[in-house]
Order: sequence, then structure tokens, then C-alpha cells
Amino acid sequence: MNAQIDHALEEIRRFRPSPEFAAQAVADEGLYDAARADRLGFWADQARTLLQWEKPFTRTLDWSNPPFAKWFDDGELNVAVNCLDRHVEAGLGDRVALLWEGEPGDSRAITYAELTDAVKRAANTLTDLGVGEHDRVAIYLPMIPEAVVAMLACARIGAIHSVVFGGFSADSLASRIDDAEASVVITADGGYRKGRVFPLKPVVDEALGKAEGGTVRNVLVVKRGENDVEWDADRDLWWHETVGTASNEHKAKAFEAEHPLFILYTSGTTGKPKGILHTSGGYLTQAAFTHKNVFDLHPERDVYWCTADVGWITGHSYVVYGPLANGATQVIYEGTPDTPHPGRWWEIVEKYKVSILYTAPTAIRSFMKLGRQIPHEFNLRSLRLLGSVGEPINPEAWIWYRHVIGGGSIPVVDTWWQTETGAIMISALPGVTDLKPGAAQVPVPGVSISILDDDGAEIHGEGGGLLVATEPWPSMLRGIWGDPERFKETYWEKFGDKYFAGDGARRDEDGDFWLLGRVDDVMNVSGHRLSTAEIESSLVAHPWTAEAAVVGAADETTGQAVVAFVILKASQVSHVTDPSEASEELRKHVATQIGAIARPRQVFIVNELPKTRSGKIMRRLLRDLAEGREIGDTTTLADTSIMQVISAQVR
Ligand code: 6R9
Repeated sequence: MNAQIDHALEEIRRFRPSPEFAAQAVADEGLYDAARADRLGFWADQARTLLQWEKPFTRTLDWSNPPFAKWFDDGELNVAVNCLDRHVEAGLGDRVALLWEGEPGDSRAITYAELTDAVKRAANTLTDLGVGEHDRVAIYLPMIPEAVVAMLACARIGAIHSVVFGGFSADSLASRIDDAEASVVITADGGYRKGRVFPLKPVVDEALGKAEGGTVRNVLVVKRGENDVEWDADRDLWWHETVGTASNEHKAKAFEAEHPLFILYTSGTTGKPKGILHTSGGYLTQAAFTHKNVFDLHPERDVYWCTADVGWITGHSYVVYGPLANGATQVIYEGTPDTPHPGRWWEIVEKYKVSILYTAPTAIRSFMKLGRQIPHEFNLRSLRLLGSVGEPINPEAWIWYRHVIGGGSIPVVDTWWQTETGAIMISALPGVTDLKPGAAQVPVPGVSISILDDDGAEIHGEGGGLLVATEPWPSMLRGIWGDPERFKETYWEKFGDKYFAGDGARRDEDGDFWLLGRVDDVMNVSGHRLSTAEIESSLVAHPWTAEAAVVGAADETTGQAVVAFVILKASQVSHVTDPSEASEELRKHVATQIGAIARPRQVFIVNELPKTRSGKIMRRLLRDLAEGREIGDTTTLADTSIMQVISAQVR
């Protein structure tokens, strides 16, 4: 019986590439053959053809000291030159690099020549501010062109950027500034979101009040929101008065391939975010290779749009580095999808004739909820390829995306990867792979993925287990900033020299990979990683809280949602008369401490938490409760009646 149901639920739809698409496709079967025949030779070829090296490399991979990999390490290049100057030198200076759309409807088109000019000015300004090679620069900006300029200016002078998502709180910003010991922060007065200006500079001021390191010498402020800001004349500088007047002459130096490029913080299983470190040559090679082949990029005619914010890895690899290395023309949008009307994204696709769209399942599901009449009001016929990233895309959302947005016949690629992997690892290649809704499908050429059981034995054929990269890859993380031990423990200790991704997966009878979600205490809310431990510590930091447990509960729109169970301190219970008031206060508290994306959907005030005899909270049971399921096996609880008490309190 069960087997029958399983079979009925199994996704059996398959979509062959259309002959017209296949005929013009960038990728072909030969990529797989080449990578299979000589994996390292394949990556060396990609690095040589996709990038410009000031000093050619002779060594492809040094894996003599795992897990510390070195790729192309005797070669030298400048990442910003690869993204800018070389296109201008090739006569493409007039090609539009950025088609920027502000939320209020203002817009700017910036050519490669103009972007190069802006980056040179910003590089000179940073140098004037004393920023040198290896120095860290925190970037806390809205989705405006200056965010791209700031990142590339750091890359150009060999400084390391740490972009902090503009939705993060002062506390989160302060801890990231401290951890990276940033000497400069680049921000804006404010940016537009949901029809209003949200302040950024005031958050930076607050963060710098909290940051303990005192490492920040200067704050460079872009004028965008025109909101009033306080000014520290010894520390703060306007972007337009510095970058705007700086020289546009700047000779870029070549750096070693392993020169650090950026740090990006991501949630782990413990409370403290990890500063994932990426370097230059290998990262740019795989970002460019995947961007070109997975998105079938024809830079001379495509208009590409990745909706991610630069505060996330997708914004690093597929808004900044991949597309610009490939000389693409791309749309950048500042605001929210529903401002000032729910068709805003589709209006942008129509306005700029977007041909490649890369977004997240959570966005697709929220559009599904609104109905097809909204996208149908716009001309979306320019679209010829759709991409998805951030979490598993359920087959129904895949089909809706292909039909309602894509008109029914264009490829949809589901791309699996992580902040740590730097670039796409598993995806169909459009024009080559038969597409299967719901599956991420196959490792990209040159990437080796396996599924292992808990003991490290490979699971052959069908069956679920843990997703592992069995060979180093060019864009792999090179470490966790300042914490080599944590780097080894988190990713490499479980399976020897194989990379443990933290995701569960299974393979079907065709060998296609299906991602099953995180196997650790990391939640995925709207494609953003949040750690249960981090939200729990934030809740416990509130004076009312005695104990807290957080789970990720299935949510129709956001994939998972944060649900918290909190025990109030006995000393507080008498003051807090209304539990809903306490919940609201705690929800707000988390949003202020971490950022709005971490705000729990629900906070339940309870008297007890389910614990094992050794005192471990059994989150699995709380998840059952949060998802409205029957409570699972409670036999390992210290007190087996506790779940009844908690259920009664929650309902
Ligand atoms: C790029 C990005 C990484 C985690 C990853 C996994 C989930 C991302 C996915 C996916 C299923 C996909 N994830 N893409 N799960 N199918 N196509 O999202 O990086 O923010 O570091 O998140 O997201 O669980 O481990 P990051």
C-alpha cells in the first residue's frame, strides 16, 4: 500500500529541451565528457578561457594539506579587471552593464565604461582612506549600483569586502564588523522598501556604538534616501563628495589567485554566524562558468535578472561576479516585488525585455497565491530561461513558473549550492538535460557529489542520505574567518576529506539528485538560512525569557517559518498578564536583535519544554506541534506526559 502511494506521489513529468533551444545552447554534452576525462584539466581550461590572467598559472590544484585547497595558485589576476576593464578594452565599453530600477520608479543605465570609471574612483577613495590589501571593508547598502561599485572597488585594491544584508539589525552588523575587524563601513543614508525610506546610516551609528573592537575609522555614505542623518565629522564622509570627485585613473595590481576576495556571514548550527571566506581565481572561474552555462548566457543579446540582494551569496556570485565577468547586461531592482503594485516584477521584465530570470521558490509561491491574472497583464514573451535557487522547488511551483511566467515551453533550472560552495554545484544544463520538476538533477561538469549514510558508506542507486562533495572544487570556501578549527569540524571531520554540506538528498533511478532540506539545526526561511541556536540565544537574551526552543515549521509561502516556544521567568509571569502581548514583544525583540527575516511567525508561551533524560530539547516533537501533526514518539522524554501539557497550552 505504502509503496503504491509513494509511487503515485513520485514526480514523473520530464521535459526534453526543445530543438530550437538546444541548437543555440551555450552548453553541450561535451562539457561532461571533458570533465570526466580530466577533471583538473577541464577546470584549468575554463580558468584560462573565461578569465584574463596577468600571470598565467601552471598548477591547477594543490590539495596537499586538506581541507585547505589552493587553486591556480601560482597565477595572478585582478578580479575587478576581469569584470570590467577587459570588456572595455575589448570594445564593449558602451554595452550596458547595469539596468538599475529604483523602487520609486527612478532608473539608471550604466555601461561597462561608466562602471569601470566609478570603480576606479571608489578604489582611489578607499586607498586615500588608508584601506590596503587584506583590509576588511563592511558594506551595508540597499540594492543600488553603488553596492556593486563598492564590492568591485575592494576587489580592485585587494581589500576584503564583507557585505551585510541591509535588513540586518545593528547588533548583527556590529558583531560582523567586530569579527572581521573592518576599518571602513560603506552605507547609505537610507533606501526604499515597501514605498518608504528605511534608514541605514542610523543603524550603522548604533552598530558602531555597540561594536567593541573600535576598528572602524571611516563611514562612507551614499545619498539615496534623503533622510536626515547624524554626522560625525571626524569619521563620516559622503560618497558623492569623495568618490564623486576622485580621480578616475587607477592602475590595478594583479593579485595571487588565492588572494582573499570576500567574507560572507552565514548561519551555522551554533549561535555565532560563520564568516565564510572566498578567494579570487577559483571563485571567479566557477562563478563565470556556471553563470554562462547554467543560464545559457548570450551576452550580446540577453538581458539577465537575478532578483537576489547583494547581501546574500546569490547576489555575490550571480549579480556581481559571474554576470560581470561574462560581460552580461543585467537588471538590478532596489525594492520589494509588490511595491507599488503586485505586478511590479512583471512590469520590470516587460520594461527591460528580461530574457533570463533567476529567483527563489518562496517568491514563486507567493506569486502563485496571488494568481496568474497579475503576470498575465504584462508581456513576458522576452523570457527564454528561468532559474530557481535557495530551497527545494516543489513540482507544482516549478510547473506554474514554467507555464505562467515562462509561457509553457522554456527551460527552468533548479540550482543547488551554498554560501560555502561559492557557485552552483547541482543543476540541469539547459539545452542538454531533460528537465524534471522538483529535482536539482545533476552535478555541474567538474563537480563530484555523492550521497553517504551516517557511517560514510556511499549509497548507490536510490535512497536517501547526506549530500557530500567528494572532490575539491574551484569556488569552494577556503575557511571560516579567524576559525580554522570550526572550518574543519563543521565541514570536513564527519567524512574525512570529503565536504559535508549539511543537506539531506536522495538519488532516483536516473541518477538525478533530489534535495531534502537541512539535516542540522539550520532553517530555511524564504531561501535565507537562519540558525535555531541564534534565535534561541536572542530570545533568551530578553529579560522575560527563562528558556526558549525554536523550530522551523513547514510554511506554504516561505518554505519554513520560525516558531518559538518560550518559558517565561517566574519573576516575570506575574507582570505579564496577557500571553499574546508577551509573544508580540518577543517577536519584535528577535526582529530588532537579528533582523526582520528572523522574526518568529509564532511565539508560544509555555510552562515546559520537551526534554530527553540528558536534557536535550526534542525539537522534533515541537515541530510536530507547530505543523499541526500528531505528536511523534515521546518515549525518550524524561517526562512522557509533557507533550500533552504543552499541546494544551499551544491550542
Ligand atoms: C545559494 C544559497 C544554502 C542552503 C543549502 C540548501 C538550500 C539552496 C537549493 C537548496 C534545495 C536548491 N538550498 N538551493 N535546497 N534546492 N536548489 O541559497 O546559499 O544561503 O548558503 O543556503 O539552501 O539547504 O544548504 P545559502
